[in-house]
Amino acid sequence: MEQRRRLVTAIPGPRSQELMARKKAAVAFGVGTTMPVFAAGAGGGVVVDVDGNHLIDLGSGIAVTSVGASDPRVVAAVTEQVRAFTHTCFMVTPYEGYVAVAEALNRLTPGTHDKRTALFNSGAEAVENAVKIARLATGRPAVAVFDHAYHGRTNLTMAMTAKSMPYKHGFGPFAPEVYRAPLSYPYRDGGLSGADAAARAIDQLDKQVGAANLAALVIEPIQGEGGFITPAPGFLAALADWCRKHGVVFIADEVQTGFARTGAWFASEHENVVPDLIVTAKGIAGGLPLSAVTGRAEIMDAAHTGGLGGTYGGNPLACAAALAAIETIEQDGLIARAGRIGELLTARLSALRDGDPRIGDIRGRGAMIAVELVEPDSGRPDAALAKAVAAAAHRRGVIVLTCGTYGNVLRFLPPLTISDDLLHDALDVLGEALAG
Ligand code: PLZ
Repeated sequence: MEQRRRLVTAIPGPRSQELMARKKAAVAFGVGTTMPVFAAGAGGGVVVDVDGNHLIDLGSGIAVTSVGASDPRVVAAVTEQVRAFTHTCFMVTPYEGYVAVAEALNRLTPGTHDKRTALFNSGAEAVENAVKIARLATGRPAVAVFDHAYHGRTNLTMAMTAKSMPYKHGFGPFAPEVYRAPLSYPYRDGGLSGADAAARAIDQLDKQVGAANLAALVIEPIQGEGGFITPAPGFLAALADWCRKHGVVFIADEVQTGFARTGAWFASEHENVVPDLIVTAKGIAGGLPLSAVTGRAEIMDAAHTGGLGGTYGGNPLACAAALAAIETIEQDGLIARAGRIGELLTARLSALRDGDPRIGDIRGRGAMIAVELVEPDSGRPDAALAKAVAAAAHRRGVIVLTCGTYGNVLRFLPPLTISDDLLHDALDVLGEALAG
């Protein structure tokens, strides 16, 4: 696949427009799309649409295709597995791939303690299971989450997610016993230190919930949908300490930050935090649906036999893909590559910020970087600008996503297989889009 941006029609082209009309007639209105084009192929750092346009991919299908969307090792492993068998159900007739993925996760996740893993299909399903396990292990009901959090769209995870529109609006009532605490948000909390921000959150949880009632505290080490908010140093560690002291299960939701994305296998490592349970999905399996809960054996094994599972959890094709994706990340040095992508993006975005006060903040780690766009005088979030810049980039053939509670954040999540040339071209386009 040619690794360059090349537009042969307007965006969207005629074939995409035709498919969009069919989508409108056949697919539920609630299922939206970022881009107005339909994909025909993808790999490296590009997505090719049905009209033959080559677009630069700065989204990885929302942080999924870290090894690219057609990595040859993933394709070969899945092809071999699909020929052998597609499914038996691990709960009926188990197979080695599931066990091998569990072993790999137990090895790769932070901490040298004895661990166990259970596999599921989606990030939300894994978050739900982490909470189930923590409740059973502690015998406590309450769950602490944070401002701006995103944990999914199922009923429990909607309750855990902060933002109403579009994720929760009208879909309640929501699950009880979910309590929200203030986050560390260095750009908007007056530079509160990590320790002070943690003390503020802990004080609120102590007073309003009580540590003795808390089964778990669930946190994204860097928030994804919430705006790539990166807490001040020490925030996560102080929360983890407090959890340990009070028997609260510390759960890191690394669905978006995991699997090499931030320049480490897991973002918790940057803060020297060892979660009790870690939730993974997205980048785990090169694009196939797979998620996991990994953690301390004594917590994970609290659930009775038959208490955890699901028809498709740890599907053989997804497990084969995960093993190949992990091998690819290790063989191709993609963790280091994520770090270099972060340096390139940060340098280019910093250059754009000089002389453009609308770029209020640049943040994130590795190949998970964002800019927060603001009204220069007031510092108020400028969602209209983010929307306009993203739309202009889309028209010029760059797939870029927005995020943030206020919708004013542009986020960059390229595949780790993208070339420097493509990144520079995309940043040129972004600069033009901002200027226009
Ligand atoms: N936890 C931290 O980022 C998924 C959602 C996109 P699922 N983020 C992308 C959308 O609009 O639905 C996510 C996440 C974190 C959990 C999830 C949920 O993962 O695989 O989408 O269920």
